[in-house]
Amino acid sequence: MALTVTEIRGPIGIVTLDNPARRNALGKQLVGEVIAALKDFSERKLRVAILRAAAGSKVFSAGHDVDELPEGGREPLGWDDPLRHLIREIENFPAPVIAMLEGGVWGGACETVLACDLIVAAPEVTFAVTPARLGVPYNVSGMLTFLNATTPHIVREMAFTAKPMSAPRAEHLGMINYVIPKDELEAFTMSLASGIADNAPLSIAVMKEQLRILAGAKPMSPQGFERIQGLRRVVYDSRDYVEGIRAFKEKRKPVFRGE
Ligand code: LCV
Repeated sequence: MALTVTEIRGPIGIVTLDNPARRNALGKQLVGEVIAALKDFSERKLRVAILRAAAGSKVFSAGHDVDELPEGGREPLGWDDPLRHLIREIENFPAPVIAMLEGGVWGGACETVLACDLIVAAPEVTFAVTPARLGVPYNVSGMLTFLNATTPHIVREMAFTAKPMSAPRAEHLGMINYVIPKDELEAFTMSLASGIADNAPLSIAVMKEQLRILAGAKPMSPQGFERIQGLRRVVYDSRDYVEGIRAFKEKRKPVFRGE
């Protein structure tokens, strides 16, 4: 059974996350369908892609599918993780990707949305960066996505508190482009997309790629990278990591002991 719905309206492709039973968790199948849709849009040379959840969704996406995370002793967010593939596909898609949001945006879905080129959200939308809730050591390129979307203090606040941030505050901070009433959201987003689609696609594609390369051009020494990977291993080898995942699955509050 498909977990997404794909639609093409002229030069605009729309992918709708539609797995409400698991709150659109970013599991291998759902991510695979989104990636396949983006590849199809690229082959058709569509000029804008819109990523959304089904109308009226209370949750845009609950983030990484926790049941697909390793239960310790292994890199949880490695290069080949579906979430990492999704982020790269959005960043490499040769046209703007607009996130049109209703409902809560959690964990890896936050990064997915922030990797999009423009973000339009209903006022009720919230954004929660959740690694600290689960005991997960988020990965380097993921943290860079957050750092490119806002200031270090705001990234620290979201990462350390794991508390949802409202869409109006996110807009005030410049993290998202627009907050639009839910009943006007689709029309507004389609109008925004149509305006972009009327502009020169080659110029837009090269500016998007320039911005991607410049955003990733952060110096990090091999020693610095190795130190981070060593620190992350300590976390995903920890008892806290196992406790975080187990507590989620057992639907109880985790008890983290710092070991
Ligand atoms: C699998 C789920 C999920 C889910 N995976 O509905 O950023 S990191 O590092 O943390 C990264 C590793 C990451 O993204 O991890 C995931 C972070 N996400 C979260 O912490 C959000 C977890 N979900 C929730 O807090 C709630 O589900 C929300 C608030 C999103 C929705 O609450 P609601 O009461 O509407 P339920 O919690 O009852 O969830 C409905 C079903 O979806 C499953 C959940 O286990 C439940 O399944 P069952 O019906 O089988 O019990 N589900 C929800 N989120 N991330 N499965």
